[in-house]
Amino acid sequence: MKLKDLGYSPFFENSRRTSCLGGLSVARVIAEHKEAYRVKNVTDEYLAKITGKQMFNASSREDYPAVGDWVSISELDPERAVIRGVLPRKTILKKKYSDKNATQVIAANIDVAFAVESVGRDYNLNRLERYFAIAKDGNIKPAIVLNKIDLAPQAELDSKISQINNRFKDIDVIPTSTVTDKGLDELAAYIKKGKTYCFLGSSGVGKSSLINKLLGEDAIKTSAVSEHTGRGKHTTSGRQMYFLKDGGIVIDNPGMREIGMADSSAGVKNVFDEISALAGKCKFSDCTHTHEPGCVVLDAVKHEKLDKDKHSNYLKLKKEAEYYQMTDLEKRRKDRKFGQFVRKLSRAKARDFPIR
Ligand SMILES: Nc1nc2c(ncn2[C@@H]2O[C@H](COP(=O)(O)OP(=O)(O)O)[C@@H](O)[C@H]2O)c(=O)[nH]1
Ligand SMILES: [Mg+2]
Ligand SMILES: [Zn+2]
Repeated sequence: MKLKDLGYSPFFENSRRTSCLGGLSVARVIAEHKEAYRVKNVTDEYLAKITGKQMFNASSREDYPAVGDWVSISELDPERAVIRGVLPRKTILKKKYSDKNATQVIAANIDVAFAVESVGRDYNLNRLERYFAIAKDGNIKPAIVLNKIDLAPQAELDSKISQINNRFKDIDVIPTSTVTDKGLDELAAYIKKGKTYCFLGSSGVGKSSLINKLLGEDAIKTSAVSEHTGRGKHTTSGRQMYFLKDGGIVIDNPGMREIGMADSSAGVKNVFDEISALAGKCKFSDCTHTHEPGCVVLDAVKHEKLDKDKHSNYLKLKKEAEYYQMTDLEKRRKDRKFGQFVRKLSRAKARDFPIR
């Protein structure tokens, strides 16, 4: 194995040579844990931490290493290393919660972002669009993996693919099934040696299953989709990079529920066009559709003209979106308020039920 096989290129070598960290060796971040990283070079793998100075100098989350980053390291012992610096990124995949300053780096130095959707109830063109926006923002080429094609009749599948092709003209679509193995050869052929691919998509669409298939072994735990919600339970615990036999590099992403849904209230609105159309006719213009008199949305639910689950899902997502659009200060305030409330409650309990 060579550094090239880990995705290293002249772009990074130039930065390494010209940076003040030129004397150190480089490694790639292949996994992110709570307070440490797993990094890999040609011969070794280390558990690595950043220095206190780096933490102090970081002005935002973006300054911290992310999976896919190339970092300069010094070895502490055969198992552990210290990250001295992050080499400039070629591309960056990040999740923006709103126009406020909260962003989260999903992965760095990605060549292609696979937006994975499953044919079935999870399928959603607006969400795909949001994944593409994220990819485009980071200078990354997007592609679509349409998974679980075993669940749809051919006619339905054809119409979905033509829908996608109509709306997203220049984006490749790879239909797959990890049950019948259809399309897996095409997916494997799409993945090139030494290039890095990030799998994005709601939990339950089959990202981990696809990567297991590409690896040819069940390296990642997958989860049964809950019968009740039609969504996968969260099983993958961290973001992680895997190396395929043919030389491709892939990154699995756990818990991607928020990515498309909570990033803007406009997005939530798009997903629920039906509710938005009704909402305009509510008595109060700032109606929250939860309890107000003259609420047309509640009325539609009551008369079974609007699906009850859709309504509660809408409320949940709206709340989520509002939370992400709060500034960090507002969030802290809200969390503190909640803490005060809990403490007050436990004091009241102690008073009402004194322990003798
Ligand atoms: N029918 C069908 N089920 C699949 C397919 N791929 C994955 N699944 C199932 O979908 C569920 C979620 O898969 P998983 O890989 O954990 O999804 P992830 O959350 O995106 O990583 C599991 O029960 C898988 O067995 C597929 O192509 N067809
Ligand atoms: Mg998974
Ligand atoms: Zn209303």
